[in-house]
Amino acid sequence: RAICWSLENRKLLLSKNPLNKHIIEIMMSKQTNLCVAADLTKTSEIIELVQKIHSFICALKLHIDIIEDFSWDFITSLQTLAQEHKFVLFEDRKFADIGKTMELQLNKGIYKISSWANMVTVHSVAGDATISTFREVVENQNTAMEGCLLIAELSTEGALTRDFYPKETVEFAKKYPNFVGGFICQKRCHDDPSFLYWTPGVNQEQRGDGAGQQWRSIQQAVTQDKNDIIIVGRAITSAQDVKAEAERYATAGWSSLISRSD
Ligand code: 5BU
Repeated sequence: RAICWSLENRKLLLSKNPLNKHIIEIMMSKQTNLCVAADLTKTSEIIELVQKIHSFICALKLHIDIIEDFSWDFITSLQTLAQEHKFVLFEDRKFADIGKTMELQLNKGIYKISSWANMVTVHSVAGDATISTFREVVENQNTAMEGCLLIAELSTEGALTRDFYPKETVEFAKKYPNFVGGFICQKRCHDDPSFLYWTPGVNQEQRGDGAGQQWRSIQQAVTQDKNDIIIVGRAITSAQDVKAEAERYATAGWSSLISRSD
């Protein structure tokens, strides 16, 4: 039987996973599959960005360790905005160590990621035992964490996430369907509609940044490569009119998603 990949059809399946339940509700009510990568280094810049783009995003992706004036007031402001305007807080930490170290990196240090991030990225390179430790930590503690994405494939030129790598990553995810919401990938890496497929490397104008990043159009990312959620950074954050550009990406992303034939 052919799988129908429309969000409407996947809603029940996706809702079995707490993170995906949250995301799909936001996506459908706001009609957006845009996640903005807020790679800015000042808290005020991030807050200003969010004030402009909140209506157009389902997730705000952060690299908390690039911020120069981190504070807990900043986190509180983000949480208030996320609550009010309905988007999830996504820390792209790319955990990739032994389980115990990942646990410390998740809960401790300056940023105490698990106390505010709804989702994080995890590399599959260290094996699935580390993912299971991670899941136990999250399930047994009172955190903001709803789940994680496994990195099946990177967007960069020459990335080693090829050959068996995406496939094996999918195998890990299948073992923890309540915890793993989906994947970061370039092309949809699995045929299971109960996962969400998130893709960075999207830019309507440029094809690369001269530092290894590879960009392609929304059309390519969603229609051809069959991803669900587009992750867009500089194409939006460096635009003259950030709000208009966020709206343009959200509109194009959503129309590509809902008009996809499978
Ligand atoms: P850009 O400005 O649209 O290139 O930003 C892309 C963001 O996505 C940036 O925060 C990266 O760290 C992130 N990213 C990526 O570009 N490629 C990957 O494979 C992964 C994350 Br995983």
